[in-house]
Parts: sequence; structure tokens; C-alpha cells
Amino acid sequence: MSLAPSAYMADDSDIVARVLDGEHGAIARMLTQVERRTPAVNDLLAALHHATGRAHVVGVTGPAGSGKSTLVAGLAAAYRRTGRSLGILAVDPSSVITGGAILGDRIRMSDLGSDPDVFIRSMATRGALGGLSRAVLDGVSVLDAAGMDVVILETVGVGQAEVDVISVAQTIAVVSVPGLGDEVQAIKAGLLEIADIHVVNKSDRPGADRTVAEIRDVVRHSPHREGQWKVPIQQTVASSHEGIDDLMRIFDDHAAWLAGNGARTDSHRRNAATRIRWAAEELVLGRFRTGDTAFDAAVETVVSRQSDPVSAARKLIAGPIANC
Ligand SMILES: Nc1nc2c(ncn2[C@@H]2O[C@H](COP(=O)(O)OP(=O)(O)O)[C@@H](O)[C@H]2O)c(=O)[nH]1
Ligand SMILES: [Mg+2]
Repeated sequence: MSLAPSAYMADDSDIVARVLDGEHGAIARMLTQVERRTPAVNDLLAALHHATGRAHVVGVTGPAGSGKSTLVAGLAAAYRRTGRSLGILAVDPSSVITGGAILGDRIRMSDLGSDPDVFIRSMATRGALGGLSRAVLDGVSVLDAAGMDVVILETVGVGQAEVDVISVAQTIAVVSVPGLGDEVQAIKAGLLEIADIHVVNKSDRPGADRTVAEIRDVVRHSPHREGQWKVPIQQTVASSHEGIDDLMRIFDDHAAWLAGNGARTDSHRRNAATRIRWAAEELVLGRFRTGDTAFDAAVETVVSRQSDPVSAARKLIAGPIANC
């Protein structure tokens, strides 16, 4: 049976209430709106905002094939054993298939596949990576508003844009594996400052001790101030669930540390600042489009030399912002 378009619209009229109730269908539709940045999305997100700020947002990043999806699936099971609900966003800009799809399959095949307290979604990545950061930040807010105790983000750590995406998380785990050689060193260089926890996965492989020693060396030489979080190194064998419960406990310790140090509020403050900036950009750019009456008039004043570009832009920005 196919639904008439009106049925879809009727369905979405109470989407905010349903997301707040944690209904998976509504969360999925809301995330689609977030990815597509539909005209309704700003108002919907505004209506959810009051219910956000509660989830512990954990980021898991590292090279492709390091076992992130396996780890996240294991962590999901560990969190469920403690009774917590969780939302998982898998983001892989290089290939949606290698990241999210595999994680989705893994979870669907496990007991968690039918668990109403686990929601999983891989985020498609269209267009600019800046847009991706925004979609991820908004996506985290949706899962947070839906009452998820924990939100896990899986991303491939390859460059600055991905570092920006993972920075949405309050607790960041950087995954390394033995035997990747120089390549992994390079990746670590970009991710080192943002790691709250180092994970050496595939610790069943030869060379794990060396990888741990190398990371320990780097951590030891990075500046450490009194009272700061001490970055731990946790070894795991995700494929046989070893070290996963310990890793979850470290995440919990970090959450407690953040809360005790006001760092959790700092992270909320950073996210708020970023989101206000994005919203402002959108509002301002919206008025600088050909076809907008005031903008077209300003273009004419510059062409006719009655005004200059900077004065015209200043005048437009100072004017009232309507319909945004
Ligand atoms: N030997 C070993 N293999 C693992 C371990 N964790 C994951 N794998 C395997 O590594 C491959 C890549 O894992 P995946 O979770 O998809 O990596 P991702 O690309 O980082 O998400 C899969 O074949 C996993 O079964 C581990 O601890 N030890
Ligand atoms: Mg993956």
C-alpha cells in the first residue's frame, strides 16, 4: 500500500513530539531532513533544542580498517548491558559503504538489531565537508533530544575536515593498529591533540606492544598540566570483545571528569558558538542573493557608482533580517 502525500505530511506534523518520545521512524525522518537541510529543518531543530544537552557524545576515529565499526558494535552491546540507550552515527566521507553500511549490518545481525534502545544511522555526505559538520552536529542534537543516554560518532580520521567533525564529541577515542607503519604515524599527528583516549585495537596482532610504546612516548612528551585529564591507552581486540568493557569504563571516567571540571559546559559552549555562527552565516548569505529586492537594488547602486561594494554590504547587513 502506498501512502498519499497528505498522509506523509500528517505523519510529520507531530514529528517533534515523536522524536522527543524516541520513536525510531520519526528520528530517521528528522535525520533525513537534517542531511537535506530542508526548509522546515531550522524550526524543527529549534523545537528540539530545549531537550538537548544531556547525552554523552563519544567520538571514535582512526584509519579505515582499524576496526572502528567492530569496536562501536561491541561498545553498543556493553552500554546496553548497563541499561543505557544509545544512538550511533557513522560518518565516512570517503565511502559511505565502507563506514556506515558495515556497521549497520554488524548491528542488524546482532541482538541489538531489534533493540528499541539502539538507533543507528550512517550519514551520507553530500557537498562540502563544512555541511557535513553541520549535519553531524544537528544529527547529534536530534539523538540527544530523543533521549539517548550516549551518542557514538564513528568517523575515518584522515584530515582537518574530519577532525572538525569529530570535535563535536565530548570524549574522543583515537584508534591505532599495529603494523601500519609510517602512515599511521602521520594520521596520529593530526589527531594527537584531540585524543582523550588512545585505543590500540587488533592487539592480537604482532607489534601491538611496540605500537603501545610509541603512543606512550608521544603522550608522555605532550604538555600536561596539573588537574588535566591524563590520556590513557587502552588495548582491545574488538573482534573477540576484549578490552571493550574497560574502554566503556574509561569513557565513563572521562564523562565524570568533564562534568567535575566544567569541561562539559565548555564543550556545550563551543557547540553553541559554532551553531550560532552557522545560523548567522545562513541568515546573512540568504540576503545576498540575486533576486532579493534589496540585494538587486544594492547591486545597481554599486554599478552606478552611487555606492561602493563595502558600503552596500554594510547597509544590507545593518538592515532588518526578515523571513529567516
Ligand atoms: N585481528 C583482528 N581483526 C579485527 C579486530 N577488530 C576488527 N577486526 C577486523 O578488521 C576488519 C575491519 O574492521 P572494521 O570494524 O570494519 O574497521 P573500520 O573500517 O575501522 O570500521 C574486519 O575484518 C574486522 O573483523 C581485532 O581486534 N583483531
Ligand atoms: Mg567502519
